[in-house]
Amino acid sequence: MRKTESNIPKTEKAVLVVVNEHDSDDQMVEEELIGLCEAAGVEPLITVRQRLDRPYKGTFIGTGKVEEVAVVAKDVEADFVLIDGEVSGIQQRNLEEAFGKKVIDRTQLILDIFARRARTREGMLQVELAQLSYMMPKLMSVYTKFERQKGGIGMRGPGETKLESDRRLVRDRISRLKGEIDEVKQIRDRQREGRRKHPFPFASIVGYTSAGKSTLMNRMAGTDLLADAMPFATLDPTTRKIDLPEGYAMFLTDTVGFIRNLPTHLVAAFRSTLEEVTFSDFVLHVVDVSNPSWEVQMDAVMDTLKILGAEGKPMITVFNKIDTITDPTVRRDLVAEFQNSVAISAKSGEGMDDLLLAIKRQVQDLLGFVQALVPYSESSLIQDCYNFGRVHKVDYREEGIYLEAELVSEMRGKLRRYAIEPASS
Ligand SMILES: Nc1nc2c(ncn2[C@@H]2O[C@H](COP(=O)(O)OP(=O)(O)OP(=O)(O)O)[C@@H](O)[C@H]2O)c(=O)[nH]1
Ligand SMILES: [Mg+2]
Repeated sequence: MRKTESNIPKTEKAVLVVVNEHDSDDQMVEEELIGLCEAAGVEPLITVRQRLDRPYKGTFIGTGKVEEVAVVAKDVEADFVLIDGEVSGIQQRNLEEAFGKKVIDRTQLILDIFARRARTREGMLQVELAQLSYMMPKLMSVYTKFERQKGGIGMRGPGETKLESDRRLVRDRISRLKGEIDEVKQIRDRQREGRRKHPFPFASIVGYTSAGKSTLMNRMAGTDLLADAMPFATLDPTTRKIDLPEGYAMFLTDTVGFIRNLPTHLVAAFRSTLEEVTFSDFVLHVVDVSNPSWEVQMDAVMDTLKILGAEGKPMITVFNKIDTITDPTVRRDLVAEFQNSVAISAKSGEGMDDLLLAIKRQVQDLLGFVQALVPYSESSLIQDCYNFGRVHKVDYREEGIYLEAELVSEMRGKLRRYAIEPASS
């Protein structure tokens, strides 16, 4: 198996450059970046801030700041400069020239953590795809500039040839990776289809990284997944059947966490992993209330769900780590303010009964009894019913296919126009 490489050598020291719009975000932004550094094995030396609502075109940060960072980086003997944003190829080159040091951006840092964490073949393939698709436009932008300088046809210098071949190599590798990911994805699709044969809804645990998703999964499913304070401890999804009160059950998936400004390349490359969320019937949104910025984190999760096309899913908001909140009114207010929410401690188990009850209600709500007469021209719907619920009866009648089934709501919606009253059967 090919091992994904980490681009940042161990124990490199960095100057952090934090660029954000509001000073109220400073602490959160900096703490988060330091957490990411730790996870990537980077030692943060000093932080330089710039208040910006939009990065500068050529150098990302202002000219004065470039000079300041160059001096600081030299003074503290940093190995590289870490920019908390997504830096273009040209910006990176300009900054590296100005600093005389390597420049790494937030996206690269996150990709690096993912590379370190990847354990399964699918994870490794997806990380490599994310890294290469991140690199590609950088190769392109340098190439374009070079090409413009050179002008017309028949001017193929050695440098240009190198760039061209690099680009082709990257392209070839990207398409090969996509092919391999597709193969792994088919296995996952088959597993999912297999589970769909059961009349149990699917739920995914989503949330900001380190919110306590895996701790909750371990508590609910008896798994022994890695739960760690470092960001992105989980990369690969795990699915288990969970028994609920009164004989109900569901499939529950723990998956990769989200973060503010999750790199788009990562989201695209991790499509197949993240599909577990898009195929869910509902989501448990775990929110870490011990983090002072939990509201910002919540918004970031909602934004990511939107990107995935999963924003409309039924959601139970799970306020986690309430063992860190001693004031009972704060706890009560949280649950009162947010619809369909519970407060728990995944660590101590407090509030789990409330959560199980909320989940049971959700599952009951999802499985509804349907009687329908489906025209033969729509017979593929019957197959879908097997995949999305429990089929009790199918009868091929002259006037159409008679069906009795317990189905998740999405499927009930599709059958609504063919639904019939019990009396007419
Ligand atoms: N105090 C407290 N800590 C918790 C609770 N639940 C989880 N934690 C801690 O929070 C940290 C992160 O927990 P994880 O379960 O790994 O979080 P995650 O959401 O799976 O994180 P990633 O997979 O990295 O995105 C760990 O150090 C847990 O021990 C809780 O209810 N209370
Ligand atoms: Mg986890």
